[in-house]
Amino acid sequence: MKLAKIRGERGGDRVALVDDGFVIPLETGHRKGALTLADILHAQDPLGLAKSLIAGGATYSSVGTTHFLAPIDRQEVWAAGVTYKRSKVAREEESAGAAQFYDKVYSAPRPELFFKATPERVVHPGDPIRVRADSKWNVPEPELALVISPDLRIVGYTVGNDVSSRDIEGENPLYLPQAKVYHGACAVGPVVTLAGSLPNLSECQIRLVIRRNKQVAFEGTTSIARMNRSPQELVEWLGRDQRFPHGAVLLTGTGIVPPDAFSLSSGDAVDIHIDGIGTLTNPVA
Ligand code: DO4
Ligand code: MG
Repeated sequence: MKLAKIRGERGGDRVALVDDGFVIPLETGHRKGALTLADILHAQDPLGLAKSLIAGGATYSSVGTTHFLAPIDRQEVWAAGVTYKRSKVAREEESAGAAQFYDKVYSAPRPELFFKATPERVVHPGDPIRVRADSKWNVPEPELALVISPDLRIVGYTVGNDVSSRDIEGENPLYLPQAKVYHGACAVGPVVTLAGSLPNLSECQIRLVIRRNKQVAFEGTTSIARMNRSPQELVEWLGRDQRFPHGAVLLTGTGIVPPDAFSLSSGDAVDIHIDGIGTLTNPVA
Protein backbone atom coordinates (compact mmCIF):
# COMPACT_ATOMS: atom_id res chain seq x y z
CA MET A 1 0.00 0.00 0.00
CA LYS A 2 1.23 3.46 -0.90
CA LEU A 3 0.53 7.04 0.15
CA ALA A 4 1.03 10.11 -2.01
CA LYS A 5 0.44 13.81 -2.41
CA ILE A 6 -1.51 14.68 -5.52
CA ARG A 7 -2.67 17.84 -7.25
CA GLY A 8 -6.48 17.85 -7.40
CA GLU A 9 -8.31 18.65 -10.62
CA ARG A 10 -9.21 22.12 -9.34
CA GLY A 11 -5.66 22.78 -8.14
CA GLY A 12 -5.86 21.92 -4.41
CA ASP A 13 -3.26 19.47 -3.10
CA ARG A 14 -4.55 16.29 -1.47
CA VAL A 15 -3.16 13.29 0.37
CA ALA A 16 -4.13 10.04 -1.31
CA LEU A 17 -3.96 6.30 -0.86
CA VAL A 18 -2.60 4.45 -3.89
CA ASP A 19 -3.67 0.86 -4.23
CA ASP A 20 -3.54 -1.49 -7.18
CA GLY A 21 -3.30 1.28 -9.79
CA PHE A 22 -6.03 3.41 -8.20
CA VAL A 23 -5.63 6.72 -6.40
CA ILE A 24 -8.12 7.45 -3.62
CA PRO A 25 -8.08 11.00 -2.18
CA LEU A 26 -8.32 11.14 1.62
CA GLU A 27 -10.48 13.46 3.71
CA THR A 28 -7.71 14.93 5.84
CA GLY A 29 -9.33 18.21 6.77
CA HIS A 30 -12.30 17.26 8.88
CA ARG A 31 -10.42 16.43 12.07
CA LYS A 32 -8.92 18.99 14.45
CA GLY A 33 -6.40 20.71 12.14
CA ALA A 34 -5.85 19.15 8.74
CA LEU A 35 -3.66 16.05 8.70
CA THR A 36 -0.61 16.13 6.45
CA LEU A 37 0.88 13.16 4.64
CA ALA A 38 3.66 13.18 7.24
CA ASP A 39 1.12 13.09 10.11
CA ILE A 40 -0.33 9.93 8.60
CA LEU A 41 3.07 8.37 7.89
CA HIS A 42 4.27 9.07 11.42
CA ALA A 43 1.16 7.58 13.07
CA GLN A 44 1.45 4.18 14.77
CA ASP A 45 -0.85 2.62 12.15
CA PRO A 46 -0.56 4.69 8.94
CA LEU A 47 -2.60 2.29 6.85
CA GLY A 48 -5.42 2.06 9.39
CA LEU A 49 -5.50 5.84 9.71
CA ALA A 50 -5.46 6.32 5.93
CA LYS A 51 -8.29 3.84 5.45
CA SER A 52 -10.36 5.64 8.09
CA LEU A 53 -10.00 8.83 6.02
CA ILE A 54 -11.54 7.44 2.83
CA ALA A 55 -14.82 9.29 2.39
CA GLY A 56 -17.94 7.35 1.48
CA GLY A 57 -18.45 7.87 -2.27
CA ALA A 58 -14.80 8.95 -2.82
CA THR A 59 -13.90 9.21 -6.50
CA TYR A 60 -11.07 6.92 -7.52
CA SER A 61 -8.74 7.92 -10.34
CA SER A 62 -6.06 5.92 -12.08
CA VAL A 63 -2.33 6.28 -11.40
CA GLY A 64 -1.70 7.08 -15.07
CA THR A 65 -3.83 10.23 -15.04
CA THR A 66 -2.75 11.52 -11.63
CA HIS A 67 -0.46 14.51 -11.06
CA PHE A 68 1.82 13.37 -8.23
CA LEU A 69 3.73 15.81 -6.02
CA ALA A 70 6.86 15.09 -4.01
CA PRO A 71 5.61 13.11 -0.96
CA ILE A 72 7.22 15.42 1.57
CA ASP A 73 5.99 18.02 4.07
CA ARG A 74 8.43 19.56 6.53
CA GLN A 75 11.10 16.84 6.58
CA GLU A 76 14.74 17.68 5.89
CA VAL A 77 16.34 15.53 3.19
CA TRP A 78 19.66 13.91 4.06
CA ALA A 79 21.80 11.53 2.05
CA ALA A 80 24.33 8.78 2.62
CA GLY A 81 27.30 8.32 0.30
CA VAL A 82 29.66 5.59 -0.83
CA THR A 83 27.34 2.82 0.33
CA TYR A 84 27.83 0.74 -2.86
CA LYS A 85 31.19 -0.41 -4.28
CA ARG A 86 30.32 1.19 -7.64
CA SER A 87 30.10 4.58 -5.94
CA LYS A 88 33.40 4.07 -4.10
CA VAL A 89 35.21 3.18 -7.35
CA ALA A 90 33.66 6.11 -9.25
CA ARG A 91 34.71 8.62 -6.54
CA GLU A 92 38.23 7.21 -6.46
CA GLU A 93 38.45 7.73 -10.23
CA GLU A 94 37.04 11.25 -10.24
CA SER A 95 38.96 12.47 -7.24
CA ALA A 96 42.20 14.34 -7.87
CA GLY A 97 43.98 13.72 -4.58
CA ALA A 98 41.58 12.27 -2.06
CA ALA A 99 40.89 8.76 -3.37
CA GLN A 100 41.87 7.07 -0.11
CA PHE A 101 39.07 8.84 1.79
CA TYR A 102 36.43 7.07 -0.26
CA ASP A 103 37.89 3.66 0.51
CA LYS A 104 38.08 4.62 4.17
CA VAL A 105 34.49 5.78 4.35
CA TYR A 106 33.23 2.71 2.47
CA SER A 107 34.64 0.39 5.11
CA ALA A 108 34.57 2.56 8.25
CA PRO A 109 31.88 2.00 10.89
CA ARG A 110 30.74 5.64 10.54
CA PRO A 111 29.00 6.24 7.20
CA GLU A 112 29.19 9.36 5.07
CA LEU A 113 26.03 11.38 5.76
CA PHE A 114 25.30 14.82 4.39
CA PHE A 115 22.49 17.32 4.29
CA LYS A 116 20.84 17.39 0.86
CA ALA A 117 17.74 19.61 0.78
CA THR A 118 15.08 21.44 2.66
CA PRO A 119 11.56 20.39 1.59
CA GLU A 120 11.04 23.61 -0.40
CA ARG A 121 14.07 22.70 -2.53
CA VAL A 122 12.76 19.25 -3.47
CA VAL A 123 11.73 18.87 -7.13
CA HIS A 124 8.36 17.23 -7.76
CA PRO A 125 7.96 14.24 -10.07
CA GLY A 126 7.74 15.53 -13.64
CA ASP A 127 9.32 18.90 -12.83
CA PRO A 128 12.81 19.75 -14.07
CA ILE A 129 15.94 18.89 -12.13
CA ARG A 130 19.03 20.98 -12.91
CA VAL A 131 22.74 20.72 -13.49
CA ARG A 132 24.93 23.51 -12.09
CA ALA A 133 25.88 26.22 -14.55
CA ASP A 134 29.46 26.18 -13.25
CA SER A 135 29.93 22.43 -13.66
CA LYS A 136 30.79 20.34 -16.73
CA TRP A 137 30.29 16.82 -15.37
CA ASN A 138 26.91 15.98 -13.85
CA VAL A 139 25.00 12.81 -13.14
CA PRO A 140 21.74 11.71 -11.60
CA GLU A 141 22.15 9.40 -8.60
CA PRO A 142 19.25 6.94 -8.32
CA GLU A 143 18.73 6.09 -4.67
CA LEU A 144 16.35 4.29 -2.36
CA ALA A 145 14.97 6.96 0.01
CA LEU A 146 13.90 6.09 3.55
CA VAL A 147 11.00 7.99 5.07
CA ILE A 148 11.78 8.36 8.77
CA SER A 149 9.49 9.40 11.61
CA PRO A 150 10.54 11.82 14.40
CA ASP A 151 11.14 8.79 16.63
CA LEU A 152 13.47 7.38 13.96
CA ARG A 153 11.31 4.55 12.63
CA ILE A 154 11.51 3.74 8.91
CA VAL A 155 7.85 4.24 8.03
CA GLY A 156 8.13 4.06 4.26
CA TYR A 157 10.23 4.12 1.13
CA THR A 158 10.33 6.37 -1.89
CA VAL A 159 12.62 7.08 -4.84
CA GLY A 160 15.28 9.79 -4.64
CA ASN A 161 17.58 11.48 -7.15
CA ASP A 162 20.76 12.92 -5.61
CA VAL A 163 21.79 14.94 -8.69
CA SER A 164 25.51 15.66 -8.36
CA SER A 165 28.38 17.55 -9.99
CA ARG A 166 31.24 15.08 -10.30
CA ASP A 167 33.90 17.61 -11.35
CA ILE A 168 33.23 19.89 -8.37
CA GLU A 169 33.26 17.02 -5.90
CA GLY A 170 36.29 15.44 -7.63
CA GLU A 171 38.33 18.62 -7.47
CA ASN A 172 38.25 18.65 -3.66
CA PRO A 173 36.01 16.67 -1.27
CA LEU A 174 35.50 19.86 0.76
CA TYR A 175 33.45 21.12 -2.20
CA LEU A 176 30.90 18.35 -1.56
CA PRO A 177 28.12 20.70 -0.38
CA GLN A 178 28.44 22.68 -3.62
CA ALA A 179 28.44 19.50 -5.71
CA LYS A 180 25.35 18.23 -3.93
CA VAL A 181 23.23 21.13 -2.68
CA TYR A 182 22.06 23.64 -5.27
CA HIS A 183 18.86 24.69 -6.96
CA GLY A 184 17.13 21.67 -8.56
CA ALA A 185 19.56 19.03 -7.24
CA CYS A 186 17.10 16.78 -5.43
CA ALA A 187 13.96 15.04 -6.66
CA VAL A 188 11.80 12.65 -4.62
CA GLY A 189 8.66 10.64 -5.33
CA PRO A 190 6.22 9.77 -6.74
CA VAL A 191 4.75 7.79 -3.80
CA VAL A 192 5.70 6.41 -0.41
CA THR A 193 5.36 2.65 -0.10
CA LEU A 194 4.48 1.89 3.51
CA ALA A 195 7.15 0.00 5.41
CA GLY A 196 5.09 -3.16 5.77
CA SER A 197 4.05 -3.19 2.11
CA LEU A 198 7.41 -3.48 0.37
CA PRO A 199 8.58 -6.94 -0.66
CA ASN A 200 11.91 -8.02 0.81
CA LEU A 201 14.17 -4.98 0.23
CA SER A 202 17.15 -7.07 -0.72
CA GLU A 203 15.19 -8.49 -3.66
CA CYS A 204 14.37 -5.03 -5.06
CA GLN A 205 16.20 -3.62 -8.05
CA ILE A 206 16.93 0.02 -8.84
CA ARG A 207 16.92 0.96 -12.53
CA LEU A 208 18.12 4.19 -14.12
CA VAL A 209 17.29 5.15 -17.70
CA ILE A 210 18.48 8.45 -19.21
CA ARG A 211 16.98 9.44 -22.55
CA ARG A 212 18.41 12.04 -24.92
CA ASN A 213 16.45 12.98 -28.06
CA LYS A 214 14.09 10.09 -27.20
CA GLN A 215 16.97 7.56 -27.46
CA VAL A 216 18.39 5.74 -24.45
CA ALA A 217 21.69 7.49 -23.67
CA PHE A 218 22.45 5.41 -20.56
CA GLU A 219 20.76 2.64 -18.63
CA GLY A 220 21.87 0.72 -15.61
CA THR A 221 20.50 -1.53 -12.89
CA THR A 222 21.60 -2.49 -9.42
CA SER A 223 20.18 -4.47 -6.56
CA ILE A 224 19.57 -3.02 -3.12
CA ALA A 225 21.23 -6.21 -1.83
CA ARG A 226 24.53 -4.69 -3.01
CA MET A 227 24.32 -1.90 -0.46
CA ASN A 228 27.18 -2.22 1.99
CA ARG A 229 25.08 -0.99 4.93
CA SER A 230 21.57 -1.69 6.11
CA PRO A 231 18.89 1.03 6.06
CA GLN A 232 18.51 0.60 9.84
CA GLU A 233 22.23 1.18 10.35
CA LEU A 234 22.10 4.41 8.32
CA VAL A 235 19.11 5.65 10.31
CA GLU A 236 20.84 4.82 13.58
CA TRP A 237 23.85 6.95 12.56
CA LEU A 238 21.67 9.75 11.22
CA GLY A 239 19.82 9.94 14.52
CA ARG A 240 22.95 10.11 16.68
CA ASP A 241 22.88 13.34 18.60
CA GLN A 242 20.40 14.71 16.13
CA ARG A 243 16.68 15.49 16.28
CA PHE A 244 14.12 15.48 13.51
CA PRO A 245 10.91 16.96 14.94
CA HIS A 246 9.29 16.81 11.49
CA GLY A 247 10.85 13.49 10.47
CA ALA A 248 13.43 13.09 7.72
CA VAL A 249 13.98 11.56 4.31
CA LEU A 250 17.31 9.77 3.87
CA LEU A 251 18.70 8.92 0.44
CA THR A 252 20.78 5.77 0.84
CA GLY A 253 23.48 6.21 -1.83
CA THR A 254 23.88 5.25 -5.44
CA GLY A 255 24.95 1.93 -6.88
CA ILE A 256 24.68 3.13 -10.49
CA VAL A 257 27.18 5.58 -11.97
CA PRO A 258 27.26 6.24 -15.74
CA PRO A 259 30.65 5.93 -17.47
CA ASP A 260 33.04 8.84 -17.02
CA ALA A 261 32.40 10.19 -20.54
CA PHE A 262 28.73 10.76 -19.70
CA SER A 263 27.32 14.02 -18.38
CA LEU A 264 23.67 15.06 -18.04
CA SER A 265 22.49 17.68 -20.53
CA SER A 266 19.61 20.04 -20.77
CA GLY A 267 16.64 18.22 -22.35
CA ASP A 268 17.60 14.76 -21.04
CA ALA A 269 14.85 12.76 -19.32
CA VAL A 270 15.74 10.74 -16.21
CA ASP A 271 13.67 7.75 -15.08
CA ILE A 272 14.47 6.01 -11.81
CA HIS A 273 12.48 2.88 -11.06
CA ILE A 274 12.55 0.96 -7.79
CA ASP A 275 10.62 -2.29 -7.51
CA GLY A 276 7.64 -2.04 -5.17
CA ILE A 277 7.68 1.77 -5.21
CA GLY A 278 7.41 3.14 -8.75
CA THR A 279 9.16 5.41 -11.22
CA LEU A 280 10.41 8.93 -10.56
CA THR A 281 10.68 10.83 -13.85
CA ASN A 282 12.25 14.27 -14.31
CA PRO A 283 13.44 16.20 -17.33
CA VAL A 284 16.70 18.16 -17.06
CA ALA A 285 16.13 21.92 -17.28
O1 DO4 B 1 31.12 11.31 -1.39
C1 DO4 B 1 30.40 11.52 -2.24
C2 DO4 B 1 28.96 11.32 -2.30
C3 DO4 B 1 28.58 9.94 -2.61
C4 DO4 B 1 27.15 9.76 -2.93
O2 DO4 B 1 26.35 10.67 -2.98
C5 DO4 B 1 26.68 8.40 -3.22
O3 DO4 B 1 27.44 7.43 -3.10
O4 DO4 B 1 25.51 8.26 -3.55
MG1 MG C 1 24.36 10.02 -3.76
